[in-house]
Amino acid sequence: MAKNMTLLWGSGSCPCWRAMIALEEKNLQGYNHQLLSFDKMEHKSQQVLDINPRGQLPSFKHGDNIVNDSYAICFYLESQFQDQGNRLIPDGPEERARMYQRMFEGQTFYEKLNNVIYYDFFIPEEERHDCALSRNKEALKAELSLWEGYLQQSPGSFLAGSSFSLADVVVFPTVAYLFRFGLSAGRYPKLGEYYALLKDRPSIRASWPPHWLENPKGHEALKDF
Ligand SMILES: N[C@@H](CCC(=O)N[C@@H](CS)C(=O)NCC(=O)O)C(=O)O
Repeated sequence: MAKNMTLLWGSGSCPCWRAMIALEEKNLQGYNHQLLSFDKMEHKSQQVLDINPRGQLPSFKHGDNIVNDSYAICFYLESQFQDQGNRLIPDGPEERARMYQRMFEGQTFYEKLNNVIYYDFFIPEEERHDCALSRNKEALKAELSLWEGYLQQSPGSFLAGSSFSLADVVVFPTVAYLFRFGLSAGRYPKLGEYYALLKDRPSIRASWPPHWLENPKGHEALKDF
């Protein structure tokens, strides 16, 4: 039981989901957690700012150690609890290299997805242009082809190879968003296979965004991709 850990999180946030998957994988269930509402601006509350001056979620504390960035949380948990739960950094240098590479490329993937599905949310109305959104869509399509290719070339079913690793912890939430927003598994079969394989993994099921469970029907923004 991880009673000396606290996670402040928001439903549907990919960075929060990464931290929660890592906590599950390391068998750290039982940590203190509080679900905060972005709509109510609770991520800017004093409770969050006391831990995280950026006022962002996830915000995470283990004893007196504060680690707020989702990637940092994943690395921290893996190094502090190396022999607990599943090992998330492969031993072999080849798989390890691929893991690091895919993890950090995953940030570009996440950004390109957000530039399409949250275009209206991020860009003020007077600054929106159809041609900018089209460009963002083309950039996301190119990114999708890259990841489809990575999975095709992977020597195993996971992003780094034959074992589930930190690369999957940080990238899976982005892939789940793609399908939540209507991506066609017919057009991206490797991504579809990857999503189907991982969505029922216990750590992922246990941390599935609660508002997705309440409202399983997603959106259609990526239907024609
Ligand atoms: N690099 C951070 C980013 C965290 C982040 O952007 N969180 C978003 C929710 S997905 C947030 O709190 N946004 C509110 C804000 O930036 O004011 C991480 O990976 O943990």
